[in-house]
Amino acid sequence: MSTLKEKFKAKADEQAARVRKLMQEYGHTKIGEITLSQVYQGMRGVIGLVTETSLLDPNEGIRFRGYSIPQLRKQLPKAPGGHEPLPEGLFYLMLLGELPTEQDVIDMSNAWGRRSHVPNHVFDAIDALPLSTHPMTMFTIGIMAMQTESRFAKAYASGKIGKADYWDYTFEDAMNLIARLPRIAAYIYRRKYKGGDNIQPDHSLDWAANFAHMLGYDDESFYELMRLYMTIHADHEGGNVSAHTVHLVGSALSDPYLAFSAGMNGLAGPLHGLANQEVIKWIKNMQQELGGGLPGKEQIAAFVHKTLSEGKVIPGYGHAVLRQTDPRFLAQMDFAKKHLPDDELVNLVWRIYEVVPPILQELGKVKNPWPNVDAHSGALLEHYGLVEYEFYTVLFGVSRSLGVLASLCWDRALGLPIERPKSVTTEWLEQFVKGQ
Ligand code: CMX
Repeated sequence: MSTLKEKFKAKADEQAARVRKLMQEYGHTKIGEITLSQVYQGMRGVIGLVTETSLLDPNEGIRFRGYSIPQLRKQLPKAPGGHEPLPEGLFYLMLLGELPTEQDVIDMSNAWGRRSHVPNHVFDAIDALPLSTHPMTMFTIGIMAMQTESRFAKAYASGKIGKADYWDYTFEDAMNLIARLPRIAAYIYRRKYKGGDNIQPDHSLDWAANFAHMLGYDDESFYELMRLYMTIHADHEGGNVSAHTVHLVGSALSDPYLAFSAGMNGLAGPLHGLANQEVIKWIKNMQQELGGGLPGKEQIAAFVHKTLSEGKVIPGYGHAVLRQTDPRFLAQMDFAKKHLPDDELVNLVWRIYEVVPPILQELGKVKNPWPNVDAHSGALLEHYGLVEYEFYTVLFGVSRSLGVLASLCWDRALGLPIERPKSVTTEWLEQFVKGQ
């Protein structure tokens, strides 16, 4: 029976041949056009990347290797007695392009358990930071401190490897990083919020449940939430800030620790992953201003208008690609209906969902008035007592490692080159349009 790495290599060789054929036969075929506005407006809609792990449809939402979130919730292997997919299975799917068996998922859990040792100097680096440091800063510093362990960097520095070997060391680093991130994230949480009272890992648990355990939440339904959370936040095709950054930095052959840490700095921005903390902050402000509890729709609408009039965005709403309610929002709503239908904060999130879209639509400029993944996640975490919202983006980051590191393995296996798009000046564009 072949190992995961051997299976990946076989798939990668097949895919590389497919890409070579495509390039040879259709390398000059035009697949799009670019307007001047797109150049100024964040390259929206410009196809410029290949990401094999997932594809985002504006109306249907994300599909991982062709499978939608509802399909994955049904078809991926579950923990014994559980109902939510195990993220180990999603990683297997994104890496190999095929659904795993129960045994494949158990093997992945065990492999990550064996690889999960974090050297002490990583904790020392985090300990050197003041407690007031944002958890995302602690997280990226922890990852950077762990770069000493990069097999890719060591092998490259030795001068003994060539381009055909890069995928192998990238694969090793990706597996080790994924295995170790929950330990680093939990350490940050316990240090910042629980007086440094750390909880040792329990490798009899799956990856997400063990993470929940190390955070200090040993409740079967919280384990289920973590399995779902880690699955739905894992990937959102390649153009979003975190995924694109990992790909870009990795394209310079910066090792997976450097590339992933760079991506996490992008995830830490309020228009991207930090939106999950911003949503809860905004809802708490609303509750405080409106006297607590579950405000009525008119009160919510007035608060939304006030936020907009202050020149701010409504966090958790809108998307650069999606044009419908995010299926990741709906998956969380479904989880909440099953596990915590009467939770007040969750009910407030649902009421906000009824109020915000028509208001954003009325503005006339917002392309997507519907909620994204971040609109719901905080309320679920709060329910279980994980109330320290500055930590929420770290959870997103641990999950995001699955998609972006599977993709990085593919980047090196396909031998993708350094990324270097062309930029121009406004003067260049003025001259260009004059010549039209
Ligand atoms: N509230 C208020 N205004 C919004 C808005 C929102 N939620 N979403 C978009 N707009 C505004 C934009 O700020 C922009 O205004 P200006 O023209 O005055 O600058 C206009 O509508 C057009 O923007 P767009 O094309 O609809 O959206 P973009 O592709 O530029 O940006 C996003 C997408 C997500 C950054 C934006 O919708 C936003 O800021 N949302 C709130 C933050 C958020 O929830 N981010 C998380 C996204 C998911 C993730 O990555 O985790």
